[in-house]
Amino acid sequence: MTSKPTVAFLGIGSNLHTPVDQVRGAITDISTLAAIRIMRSSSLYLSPPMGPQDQPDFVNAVVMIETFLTALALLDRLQGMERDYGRVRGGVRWGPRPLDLDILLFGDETIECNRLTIPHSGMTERAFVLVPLTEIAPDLILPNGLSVADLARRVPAADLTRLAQG
Ligand code: ROI
Repeated sequence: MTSKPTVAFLGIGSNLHTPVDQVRGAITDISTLAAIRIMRSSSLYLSPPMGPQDQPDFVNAVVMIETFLTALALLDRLQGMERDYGRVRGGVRWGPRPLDLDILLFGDETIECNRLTIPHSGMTERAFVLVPLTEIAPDLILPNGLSVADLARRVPAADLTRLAQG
C-alpha cells in the first residue's frame, strides 16, 4: 500500500431515542467500518436545537478519522449508517433525527457537488461543531485559512454543555 490515507473530520448529532447512546453507538460503529480508522473523538456536548425549537436538545460530537475512501464513498457509508439508525430522509427540514453524520472536512479538499459540500456549510458558525472540533484539533486551519480555535472563541457558546465522560 503506497497511497496515504486522508484525514477527515466528522460531525455526529442526535436528538432522538436516548441521544447519548446514539452518538456513542455511532462512534463505535464508525470504528468498525472498513478503510476507516478513528484517530480522536471529542467529548459529547448538549445544546438546544438550532432551527425549530419544538424538538429535544441535541447531543453532538466530532471525530477525526483516517480513511482510504474517497469523500463520496465515505458519504455512502455514513448515509447507510444513518439509515441503520432509523433516519428517514425527506422528513421535516431541520427536524429531529436519531442520527446525523456530516463530513465536515476531508483533507484540505474543497468539494462542491449535488451530494456534498466540503467544508461543511455552516460549520464556521456552529458552536456545537467548532467547540468539539477545537477540542481534538486545536491547531487545525480550514482550507480558507481560518483557524478553528479562533472561530470557536468567537461563536456564542453559552448554551453548549460538555457532558461528563463515563
Ligand atoms: N441543532 C443542534 N444543536 N445540533 C445539531 O446537530 C443540529 N442538527 C441539525 C439541526 C436540526 C439544524 N439543528 C441542530 O440538523
